[in-house]
Formats: sequence, structure tokens, C-alpha cells
Amino acid sequence: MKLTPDERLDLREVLRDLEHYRPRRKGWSWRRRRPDHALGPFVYADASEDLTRSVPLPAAHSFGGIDPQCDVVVTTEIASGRFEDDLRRMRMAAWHGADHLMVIRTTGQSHFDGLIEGTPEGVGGIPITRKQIRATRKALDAVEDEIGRPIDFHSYVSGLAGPEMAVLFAEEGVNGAHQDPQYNVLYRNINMHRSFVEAAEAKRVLADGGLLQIDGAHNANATAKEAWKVTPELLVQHAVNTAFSRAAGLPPERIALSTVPPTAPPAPKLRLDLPYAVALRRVFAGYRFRAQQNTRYIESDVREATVTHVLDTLISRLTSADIQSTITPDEGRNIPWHYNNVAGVETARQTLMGLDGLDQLVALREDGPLDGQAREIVERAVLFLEEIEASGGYYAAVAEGRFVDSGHYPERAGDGIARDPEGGVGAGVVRRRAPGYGAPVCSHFGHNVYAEEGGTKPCASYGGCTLCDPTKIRYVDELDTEDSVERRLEKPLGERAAGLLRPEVEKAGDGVVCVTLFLPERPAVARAAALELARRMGLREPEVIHARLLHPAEGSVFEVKGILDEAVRVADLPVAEPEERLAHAEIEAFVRPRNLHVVAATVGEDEHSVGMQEILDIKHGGIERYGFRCHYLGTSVTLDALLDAVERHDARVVLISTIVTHHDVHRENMRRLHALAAERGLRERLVLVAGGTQVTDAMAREAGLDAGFGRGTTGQDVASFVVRRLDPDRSG
Ligand code: Z98
Repeated sequence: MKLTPDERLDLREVLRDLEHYRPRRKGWSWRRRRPDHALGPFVYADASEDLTRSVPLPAAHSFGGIDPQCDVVVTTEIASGRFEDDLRRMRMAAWHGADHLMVIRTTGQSHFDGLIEGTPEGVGGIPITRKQIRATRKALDAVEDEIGRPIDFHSYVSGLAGPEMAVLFAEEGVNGAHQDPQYNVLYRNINMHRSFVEAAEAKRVLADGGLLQIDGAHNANATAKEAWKVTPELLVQHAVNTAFSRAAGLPPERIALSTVPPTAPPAPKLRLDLPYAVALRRVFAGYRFRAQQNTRYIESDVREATVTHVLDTLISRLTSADIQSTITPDEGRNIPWHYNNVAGVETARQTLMGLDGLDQLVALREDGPLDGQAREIVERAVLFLEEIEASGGYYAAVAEGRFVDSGHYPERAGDGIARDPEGGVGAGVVRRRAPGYGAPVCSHFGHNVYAEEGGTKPCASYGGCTLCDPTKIRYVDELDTEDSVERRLEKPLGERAAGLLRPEVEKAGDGVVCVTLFLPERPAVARAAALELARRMGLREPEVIHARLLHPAEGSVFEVKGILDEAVRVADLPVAEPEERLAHAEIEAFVRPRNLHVVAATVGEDEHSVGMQEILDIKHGGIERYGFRCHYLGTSVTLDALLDAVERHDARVVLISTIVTHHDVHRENMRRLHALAAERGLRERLVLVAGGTQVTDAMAREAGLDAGFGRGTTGQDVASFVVRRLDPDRSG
């Protein structure tokens, strides 16, 4: 399967012959570092290999369109509920710099005692089935080729079916997984004996399959009332899972500790979070660090969440991170929307590249409070571990509710999560293995009658297991004819085939849109008005997803989402395809022999000059380079003065810049330029062009000018237009 940038992902192609698709690569991949990487005008200290295709950050066009990639893996969590929609999100995220794509499982999957098949739809995530995983890996293999970088695919090995899931992941080329038995016990109330027995088996499979393991300690911050107080417990949770993972055979370089800066502004964030980050990296040197962003205090304000993410990422750079995970900034208000996946990834990479080389510029002070605070967290953690030992071990400590409370150890707030060692989901099902027990796959923890003998694998005794001989894998397609991908695709693909297009954010063609309204009233009235106005805009099921008070009496701003149940016919749209630029040499060949004069100015009462200089100035790649004779009159120039200059120089081209838009003055200036030129008998021979951040081509033409250029225009664009207009051969 091959992807081309100008074509949408063909889901039918992904599903074709899936039964025979095999992952072409297994195990985890890190980015390839490029120290002192020169790119455009800059040299980066902390960069990795460039992508062959990507969408650069918006301002990159001012720097030659470069797209530096940071040295750490960047994660985004994808959770639409339908894998077929997830695939398109993943492709978009990969183009924006994500190379670790985590699919969230559907709510409640932890309590399924086995694997499911087919492609049922999930809630807030997808059910993990072979078909969904295989389709995803196949699509990601194609995306890897498209962008030129390996993509690590990741999900969770937890719940009641941990080992089954681990085997499935190893078979299908999943590259990373969360695995932490404490997560089962504390946050999913699964029996502790079963959780740890299964974890040993699952970890062994992850170890042999080359997967990277991420632990679950971050969940303690997410559930604590006062997350910054549980930092000693976080170290304890990391220690328990790390020691257990090592014992099950995972090497340290494939154990990633999941760490989150625990607090959020307006708390004094760095003062609380940095000592914890330092303590963790000191104690667990030699392991990998997966820094996740804080969700504990996330509200519905995307801006606030973004600032928290930037500060979290600063902490990653001040300490270290091998993986920078991102959370969508809209996590506090709805199931993550695809463009917010991209926003999260962009926040991380913008911050990481902006902080490039930070460790060469600043060092953490060893003589300040940091060192002592970090040491104190470690001391408290050690005391906690000693207490666990003294109380009879981990199970006893959990039974006594010593984990996840708001107390700063050894303080206890009496709100720990207590679990009965003989209780929870799946209690009483752990059996001692019979002496003749034979493991179904080679990767196995503990006793197995099929032993490894003289260099042959254990499964040689029965002719190979599914991990060694993939032809033995049983692929089950759909089980449910209604809740299946084929069925779900009927409507969106049918509409696409009929040439119809709908907006979407959560699922294909869902029609969900978001509008922003400010209402000058007290909050309760303003909210009611926002919803009513959204209804009048034709939005079904309008819902305020964010309200921000600007002033108790002066008003509030609202983001309202709703369903716009409209489809447009693509063929009927007045699509303005951008005209191809002419080549530099072609423009110059026309312009240079003709002695063409251009008069240019910022008109009206407008003092902005940068945009126009960019278009004219040879140093900025402006039109002077082609041999145009440019007469720049400056800023706040009257239209009469402009046309006087046209007459004086016998100019053929007029470029006006108009940035200020108050009272529509930009449109007015365009209209008046056209009228005045006509009055003075000059209009016929002139090419009149307007430019400015709010100017569009349609607006300029409507005002009587020949063309308008907006944000991002280059001299080459303007020159191409002028040449086409002046050259009778081209204008035909
Ligand atoms: C993250 N934002 O880690 P269910 N095991 C562990 C987990 O942390 C999780 C699961 C299993 C988080 C994602 N974490 C949430 C250690 C979930 C998933 O039962 O399917 O929800 O378990 O990036």
C-alpha cells in the first residue's frame, strides 16, 4: 500500500487482504539524532533526522519552510472510538511530528476476560482486536514511508487479559505498551494475585517481542487530590513495577517510567515539579523517561492547557525525556478532537525546538533549594518502601490503603485506595500450575514442559507457536455484521462517492462544528443567549464547551459546539485553485528588457511597512530581483500622491499595502484607487494590486482592482501575476 500526499487514505485499500498482512518490522524505534544539524539559517543542538514530508510550524515560512525535528519521540493519544477514523488522525499527527501513536482502549476493556475480534465501535477509544490492530499497523507502515520515519504504535497490556493482549501485540508488530499490575489493582480493582501473575507472563512476552514498556505511576497524580504531595509514592510505584519488570526479563533500556509534572499553574509549578523530576531521574538513572503532560487540573480552556503543557515540556528539557507525550488541550471538555491532537503535538515540538540547546545555556543550581527538596522526596520514598516491607509486603500495604492518598508521606489523610487481596474482579481464579503445564507460546515466565533444548525453541516440541510461525495465527474477520467497519463506512464513503462533503471532528462526517461568541451580558444570560444564537445558526444539539468570564457585568466569551447537518457538493463549490508561480528565470526574461516601473506604498493612515518591503526588496526575495524599477513612496501615502508618481514615472504597476481594517478602510482604499485611476484616465494601462494580512483576491477584484494578495505572499507570487497580466502571449 502506498500513500500519496494529495490523496486521502483509502480505507478500502487498508482493509484489502488484511488476512495476509504481516508487520514488516517489530520492536521499538528511537529517533536518530543529528547533533549540530544545520537547517536553513540555524544550527540545532538537539535535533533528529528530518522528515521527507511534513507540515512545518506556521512561522517556518519566514525561515525557508524548515521543519526541524526534536531528538525525542513525540506521542499523541488517539481516541475517536473508531479505528478507521483513528487512522486518518494518525496520518495527520505524523505529518506534524508525532511518531508514537497510542490508541486508547474503549472504556471497560480492562474487565474483558479475553480478546475480542472484529471491529466493534468503542466509547472514548477502540476495543483492541486483531483486525483493528493489524489494519492500523498496515496503515502506519504506509505512513512511515510517506513521512520517512518509523512510527511506534502503542496500546495497553493491562486488565484481565494481559498475557493474551501481550501475545497479540507481539504477533502484530505493536511497538510499545503500558504494563503495570499496580494499575489493575488500584485503578481498576482487579484482584492483585491475578494481576501480578499475569503481569509476569505479559512482561516476558513484551521483553521477547522487543516492545517498550511504559509504567502506570502517572495515574497516581491523576487521582490524588493534591498531586504534588504524592511524589514519594510515585517513586515507590515506579520502583515496584521496575523491579518486577526486571525480574520478568525486561531490560532497563526498554522500561520507560511514566512521569508527569504533578501540578499546574497558578501553583508555583516549577518549584514543586522540578525537584520531583530531578529526584526521579537520579534514582532511576539508566531507565528511559516518558514525560506526559498534566491532565490532573485541566479545565476547558485550551489556552490554559497549552501553557501548562509548555511549562511541563520545559521541565522535560531542564531534566530529560526520551519520549514527550502530549495530551490534547481539549481533554478537559470532550473526547479529543483530531485538530487538537495536532495542536498538542505542535505545542510539544515548538517548545522542544524553541528550547534547543538549553543544557548548554543553563544548569540547575546545586546550591539552592532544589537539591535538598529532591533528596527529601527520595528519603520519604525509601521510608515508604521500608514501611511496606515492615507491614508484610505490597499486598498487605495495599490492603491497608497506603497508596494514593493526599498525604505527603508519612502523613496520611485516611483516603487511600484500600483493596482486599482476596477480592476484586477475577478473585480466586489463580491456580498453581500443574507439573505438566505447557505454555501456548515460547515467550513464557516460569515452568513450562516445553523446555528450550540444545538451542531449539520450546515450541519446537509441537511444531512452532504463533510468535515463531505467524502462519499459525488465526485471523477472525467481523463477528458482528451490524457493528463492523464495512457497515460504518457505508454512509461516509457513499457520501464521498456522491461528491458530498461534511465537516467533522470526532468521527467521519459527524457535522460537528465549534463557534466562538462574545456576549455583553452577565454570565447566566450570556450563556442562554449563546446557545440560542447557535441554534439559530442551524446547529443541532448546541452545547457550551467553554465559557470564559471577561467581566461579571461586561460579558463572557463562549465556545459552543453543535452539529451542522449540511453537506456541500464538491463539484458546485467555486474553488479558486492557486495559480502556479512562474519560474524566476521566466519572470526575469520578460521584465528585464522592458524597463517596467512599479509604484508602491502603504496607503491611507497606515504606518505598516514590513509587508511591502518583503514584496519589493531584493534582499527579501522581492520583485526588484527581476529587474522591475521600483519606486517605494513610504507609509500613509495618499492615493493622489500615488497616482502622481505613476504619471511621473510612466509606471505600469501599482502595489498598495493596506493592513489597517477599521471601518473597512482597506476596502474603501481599494475602491477609491480604482475610481481615481479611472478618473485620471490611467486605469486601462495599469495593473493595480493590493496586499495585506486581511486582503483576499476576491475582495480586491470586487473593489475594482486586478488582484489581491494576503498573508504568506512572496515577491514571486506578485511578479508571476503581473507578468501574466502584461504579457499578451500569456493573458491570451
Ligand atoms: C497515558 N494518558 O498513559 P483501560 N495501564 C496503564 C494506564 O495508564 C492505562 C491503561 C492501562 C494516559 C492514558 N492510561 C491513560 C498503566 C491508561 C488503560 O482500563 O483500558 O483504561 O487501561 O498516556
